[in-house]
Amino acid sequence: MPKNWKLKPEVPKEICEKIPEFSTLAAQLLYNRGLTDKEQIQKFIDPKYEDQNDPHLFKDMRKAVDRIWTAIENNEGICIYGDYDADAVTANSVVQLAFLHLGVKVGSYIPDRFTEGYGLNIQAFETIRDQGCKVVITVDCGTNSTEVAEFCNRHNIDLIITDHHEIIGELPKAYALINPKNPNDSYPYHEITGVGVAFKLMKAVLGEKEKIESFLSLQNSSAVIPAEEGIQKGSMDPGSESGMTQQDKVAYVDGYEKWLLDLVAIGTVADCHSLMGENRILVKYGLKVLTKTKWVGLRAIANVAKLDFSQRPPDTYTLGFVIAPRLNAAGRLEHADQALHTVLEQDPQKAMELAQNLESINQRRQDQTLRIMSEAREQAEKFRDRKVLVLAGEGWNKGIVGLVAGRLVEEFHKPVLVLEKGEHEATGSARTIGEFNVVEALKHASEYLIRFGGHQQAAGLTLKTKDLEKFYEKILEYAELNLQEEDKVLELDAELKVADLNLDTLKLVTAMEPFGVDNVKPKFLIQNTQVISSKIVGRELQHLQLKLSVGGKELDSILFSASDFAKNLQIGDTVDVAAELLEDTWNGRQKLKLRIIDIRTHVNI
Ligand SMILES: [Mn+2]
Repeated sequence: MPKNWKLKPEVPKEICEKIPEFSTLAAQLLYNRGLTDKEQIQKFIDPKYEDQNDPHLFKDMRKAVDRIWTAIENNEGICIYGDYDADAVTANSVVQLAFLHLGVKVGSYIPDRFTEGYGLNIQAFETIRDQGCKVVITVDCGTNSTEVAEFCNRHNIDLIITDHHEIIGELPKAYALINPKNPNDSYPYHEITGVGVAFKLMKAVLGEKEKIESFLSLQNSSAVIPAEEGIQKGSMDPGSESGMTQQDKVAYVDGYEKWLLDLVAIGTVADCHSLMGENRILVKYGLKVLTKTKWVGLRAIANVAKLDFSQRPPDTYTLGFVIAPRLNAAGRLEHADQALHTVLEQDPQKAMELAQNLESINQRRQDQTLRIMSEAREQAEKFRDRKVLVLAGEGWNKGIVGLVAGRLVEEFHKPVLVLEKGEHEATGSARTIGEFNVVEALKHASEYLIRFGGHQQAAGLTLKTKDLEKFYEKILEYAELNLQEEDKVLELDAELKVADLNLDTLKLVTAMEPFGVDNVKPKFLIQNTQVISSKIVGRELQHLQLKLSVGGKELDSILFSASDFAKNLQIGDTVDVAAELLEDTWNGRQKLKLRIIDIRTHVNI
């Protein structure tokens, strides 16, 4: 389907005049990202670690930190309760590694996606209670678990919820609720993810210098760190044994929490939240930390995935499309504990074995995704003229339907819900486009829902299989009133003229990394270029290498998954291209290259 190309509105002259040190092109790119004054721009170009928000801006942070320290000092059982996706697994790792740094062993409980489902459940908490746990810290879940919060109150468990999901009904009566979406909270940044919130908590815990020093002196006087006292029995997961050895001496180390930033970056990018503001700081520094990660298991995952950070530093693509899928695969097909153990494993040999296991699970995940994709696409074709696609099939793994929904949104350019149709219940995921809020859509159809929850752009749901059709009608009813169908538009940041096609422009683009939600890699319009040569490449002859001439300047370019139109271009044809800038190194020399996103016969716009 041909896309509509649209240049973003031109940066106003007044803004350019306020920032004379930037070229008009730079001003345009910054303006496109909502950055118009010097201070904002400075923070964007050169984000400082110190510029992040104080964890204690969360209203319950003080209370949570004090309770955790009391638990540490009194050697009370602490359990981390987390969800099974990459955001939650990295959050769980962040919390455990921070405790490990203090020489404190904690338990972990991750529910099984297939038998327990998302979030907190009473049975799991019965187990946790029976293990003698006094403090439970949730990561990336718990916000809407009012019943479990009551259970904890009745059983003297102090529940510290760290989460970032929308609040659907009443607030849970938990010991502490640390969630930027809580309307009673004043934490200024709402886009922080599960791992980001968990990091904030542990940054605050590790920030208690006096506590750490007095704890340290006590430990030294007894010369033993009580690591063997943790929770080990029952179905609770005691964590990886070798992960709990005393690798780091208990000591107050200023800024130790920075070592956790690689995990924060992975979870943040995996959860597809904005990469502007505080998340930009976390991800930017996290990428730096990842190149020299302290975590043996994480390094093993990277090695097995054939990443070599000394050759090619990681970027957000590495996080979102290489590392996160491997962490997610375990929870999608088997149990997320496997991903958690791999990250926490400190023995290099064992870490490699665990990473290889994740790799093979991920391979199976890819095969299953392809199969479900083709079945779901077939169904989608039938509903093509509907505003929203609700697709359901038997044997569609509910760990994978979310991925499938995400890809079908791209293909069909409308909100998509994909569900596994069980005999009695159907469970699945919703993904949206633009401003259409799926949680609101689900609320509208909640009379048919057994459970649901999530964010504006992605949510999970369960309903009775027999209600599927009525549910679909209700969703369409909501979409009728709230979803404006737009043409598929390819938004371009700016037009590049021949004078802009140089390494300075590439440098300008690179300075805007890391790219992701709200800061996508700039796409440019280059008009009136001539095809000099054309070559079809790739195993399935799906890609195209084009040499183009722009005002007499020759440029190499690559177009992945080229259309027939592109493949049939002739030498001398005049075309317009929409492209990103790439760096090409040839014989040690840096060159500018284009990654073409779309190409068309030259037209005047
Ligand atoms: Mn999350």
